[in-house]
This record gives sequence, C-alpha cells and structure tokens, in this order.
Amino acid sequence: MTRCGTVVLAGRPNVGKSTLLNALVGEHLAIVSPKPQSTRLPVVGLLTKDDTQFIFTDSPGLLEPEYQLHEAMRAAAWRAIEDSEVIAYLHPLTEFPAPDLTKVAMLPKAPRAPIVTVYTKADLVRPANRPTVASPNVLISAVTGEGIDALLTAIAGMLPESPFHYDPDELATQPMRFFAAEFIREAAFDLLHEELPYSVAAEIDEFREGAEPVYIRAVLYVERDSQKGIVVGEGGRTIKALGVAARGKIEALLGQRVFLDLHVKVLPKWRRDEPSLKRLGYAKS
Ligand SMILES: Nc1nc2c(ncn2[C@@H]2O[C@H](COP(=O)(O)OP(=O)(O)OP(=O)(O)O)[C@@H](O)[C@H]2O)c(=O)[nH]1
Ligand SMILES: [Mg+2]
Repeated sequence: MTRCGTVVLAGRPNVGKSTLLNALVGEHLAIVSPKPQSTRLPVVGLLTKDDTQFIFTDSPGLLEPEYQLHEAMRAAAWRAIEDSEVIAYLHPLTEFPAPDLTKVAMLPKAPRAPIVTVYTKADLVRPANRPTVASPNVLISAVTGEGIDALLTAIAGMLPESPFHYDPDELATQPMRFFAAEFIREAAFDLLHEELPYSVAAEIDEFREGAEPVYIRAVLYVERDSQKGIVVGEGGRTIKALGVAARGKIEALLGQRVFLDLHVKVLPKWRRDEPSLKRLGYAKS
C-alpha cells in the first residue's frame, strides 16, 4: 500500500515556506530571501520516501493586497490551499501561538483539508523557552534540520492511499524556463534594494537546450526608466553581477553550463497592469 497526495506550504510572508520546500526536496527549487514577498507563484517539489510520495506546493505569502500583483499572489495561494489534501500552515515560533489560518488567509470559509501548524525557525528560540505544541503540530528549523522527520511522519499519516503520481526520482514538475526566470528574480532580491526587487519581473525569450553551453535569452523588466538606470548600473556593472549570480543558480539546477543573455527593459507599472501580469504568468488569463 502506498500513499500519495498534495501538501501546500502556506503562511504569512517570510515565515520560511520556500526554505522548507527546498529542505524537504533537497534541492534549491524555490527562491528564498530575507526580504518578504519573494514568492509570487506556486512552486511544486516532490519527495518520495519509502511508500509515501509527497507533492509539496510552496505558495506566495498570505497578505492584504495593495495592488494587482498582490491580488494575483493571494489568488494563487488560495488555489494552492484549495487544491491540497493537507495544509502545512507555517508560522514562526518566535510569534507563538499562530493565529487562525482562515483569518490570516482572509479565506471566505475554513479550508476543507486538515491543517498541520508548523512552527518555523525553532533555532531562534532557546529550548528552555519553547512552548509545547500538541500533535500533529510540530516545531522545525530549516537551519538545523530539527523537526523535519516529525513533520513528514505527521503529514504522511494524513495522505490518502494512492499510487504514486510521479516517478520516485523526480523532484520538480515545472519547466526549466520557469526556474530560470525565478532565479533571475532571486538574484534581483539578493543584489537590489528597497523597492527595486518588487519592481523586477523576468521573462525567458529563448531557451536553447541543445546548445553547449545552454543559451538563454531573458529580459529583466522594471517599472520605470529611473529603475532601469539603477539595474544596469555604472558601466553595466549591476546587470553584469545580476547575470553572473542568476547564471550560477540556473547552472546548479540544470547541471549544465549556461550562457545567459540578459537584457533590461521597462514595462510601465506592470505590477498594477492586468495584461502585463497575465503576460508574465502571474495572473490567470
Ligand atoms: N533562523 C532561521 N531562518 C530561517 C529558517 N527558515 C527560513 N529562514 C529565513 O527566513 C527568511 C525567509 O525565508 P523564505 O523561505 O524566503 O520565506 P517565505 O515564507 O517563502 O517568504 P515569502 O515567499 O516572501 O512569503 C530567509 O532569510 C530564510 O533564510 C529557519 O529555520 N531558521
Ligand atoms: Mg517564499
């Protein structure tokens, strides 16, 4: 008898959802940043352990929308919650206890699936100061690895009996183009400051896999001309550094050398523009 099912990682921005997805899968699939709101689209990661296959979905942080991109992010998080058989609701242990997920997510009604509350960043709280959490809820740390096995055991018991949906060796389901665009954004979150990472979107124009190195032409979009100047930098220094950082991340996942041909363009106010959001894949068309 095998078990297999979908598990969403949901919670407020910056609680450690993407970090946990990567720790569970053992591969850097989802972008991570100390800056909140880094995840904009769900990222699927697979883990097959013994007779259980977990189909994890990292989701955008639950927030009160301020503009159209936020609305698209919340809609994506809602869909991921709605489509899951188990909800892992992440909340930092430093802010114990977790408020009700339905409220945090501003869901019209309580979700159907069972909820495991996962207290994250346990390494930031001394053992003597930790609260006891009732089963099936768990404390975890992606830094020390503590609690991850207990989390998997708790979730496995809630998954339906089912054949595996994927080959046990598979880790991801989304195309390499998706990850390439995401890693360009991750580099932007790493290297740019203040409002800029939030104004950056990436689009892959060409992805030539047959070539050695693999040829990728990508556009990094910003919202205003003044931002374009900053992203390009003095003598092209900043865009060069962004390209080097993004290329390294893409090569690590692809396992092949990459030539990243990266351009900067202005897509005026794309965060507040529905057609732009659809074109960038953030909003449903
Ligand atoms: N100390 C500590 N920091 C962590 C842990 N897990 C994640 N972090 C840090 O918390 C920050 C946010 O992590 P993310 O994984 O990007 O958080 P997220 O919930 O995906 O954030 P959004 O996508 O913006 O909603 C990063 O700086 C991580 O390195 C942990 O277990 N311990
Ligand atoms: Mg994230």
